[in-house]
Amino acid sequence: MTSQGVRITGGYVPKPASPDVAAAYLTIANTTDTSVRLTKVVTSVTTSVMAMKEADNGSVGSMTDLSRIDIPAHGSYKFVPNHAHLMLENPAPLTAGEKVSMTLTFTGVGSVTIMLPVVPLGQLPSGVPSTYSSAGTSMGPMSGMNMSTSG
Ligand SMILES: [Cu+2]
Repeated sequence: MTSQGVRITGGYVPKPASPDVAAAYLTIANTTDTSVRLTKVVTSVTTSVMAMKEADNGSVGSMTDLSRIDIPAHGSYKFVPNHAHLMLENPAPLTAGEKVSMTLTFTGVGSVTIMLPVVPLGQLPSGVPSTYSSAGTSMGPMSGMNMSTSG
């Protein structure tokens, strides 16, 4: 694997307990020699997406808006529980088993479109996580499906 760019793995959306808000989790790895910044997130289920930092103790009251997400060269940024999430406000109804499309745009490396499975609350996605790359390669069971790149 010699591709350069960003690689997104482990994405999923827990089926929300409340219809007002959902969270998306995923990990962004930067395989390039320069830092990249996440500048835009667009999804099919809502027009309002925010990056939120979570308190280490999981307290929902301590979420903080993130104005920018920088992924260091050869580093990663993890939207994982008790760390951070992408908040989807007033999403379209989400059913466990369906997939949510999301396009993330980064400085320098363009956009990556990913498909996030909706999983029952309190569960983790089963099977091998899908990998999506801005360099146009993918690995895992979703290879060749639901993936597009631009930039
Ligand atoms: Cu939030």
